[in-house]
Amino acid sequence: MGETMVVLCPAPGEPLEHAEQVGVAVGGAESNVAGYLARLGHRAAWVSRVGDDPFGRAVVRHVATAGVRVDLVTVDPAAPTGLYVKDPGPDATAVHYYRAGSAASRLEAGVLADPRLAGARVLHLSGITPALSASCRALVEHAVTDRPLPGALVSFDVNHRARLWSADRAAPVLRDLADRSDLVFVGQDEAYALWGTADPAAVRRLLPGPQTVVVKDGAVGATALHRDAEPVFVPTPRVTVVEPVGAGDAFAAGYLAGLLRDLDPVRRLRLGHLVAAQALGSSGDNAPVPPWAWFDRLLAAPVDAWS
Ligand code: KDG
Repeated sequence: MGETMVVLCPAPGEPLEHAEQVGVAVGGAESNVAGYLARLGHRAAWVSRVGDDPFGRAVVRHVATAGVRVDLVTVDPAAPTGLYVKDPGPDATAVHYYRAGSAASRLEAGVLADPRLAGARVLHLSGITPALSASCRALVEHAVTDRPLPGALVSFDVNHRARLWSADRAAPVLRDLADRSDLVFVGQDEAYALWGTADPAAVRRLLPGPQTVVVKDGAVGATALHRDAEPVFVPTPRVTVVEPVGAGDAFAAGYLAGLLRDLDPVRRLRLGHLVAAQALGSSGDNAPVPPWAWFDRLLAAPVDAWS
């Protein structure tokens, strides 16, 4: 559940200020996760809200193309679909949001009462949603506290977006939401910016509530810290990076696919890395993924064989 927007992007390396043409794409952290899960063979539905406008229709069509159910997406006649614009710079790409007052920012807790969600095994949320509006924050609080989907594991990707709210404002809110979730994904750099520590064991002490906290350290590796089992670390395989956007979502989807397939903790992390590698090797938010047999073969190989 979360907001997905249309993305406008000038050609690589071309500053927005001088761009005469932009490409149109679609991006949203949670629908990226749903898209990768669907491509990996799982049933996934995206819960959201879009405007009654061409961008809203483009977003819904794009998410549906990945095989994700979109019948839980409502159309808001009174608010536009959110938009973000990339501004490629010499070192990094800046992002400009045009999403205040968007249709998705008007999501409310009632969306999770839909009977079509009964039987869901995982509810995936991110720390982007509570930054969008008071009703979105109430919705995420409701999801982690009241557990409106009985039996569903609540997965929370911290996803701090500094352009939406400062680390000072976000830190206590995201810590509280993460701590009330079952499974948490957080980047080491993100944990440092928010909570002043990058040490996975210290992050775990800050978040004693979840069954599992996965701390990701980019090109180095990821550590899963469990409540009832020893921590495990799996190094990141070497890949050529085309664009990093969406890699965190792909990692979360791979990990969740491993959990849904009942893989052991090491293979869950490996699958996270392998799906993230697909995203890193392609531009845009949502990369195609190889057939399951390819993942199966690599999951059986020793970690050294990846490099
Ligand atoms: O994870 C990729 C997302 O950051 C991107 O698609 C945009 O969802 C987005 C956001 O709100 O920043």
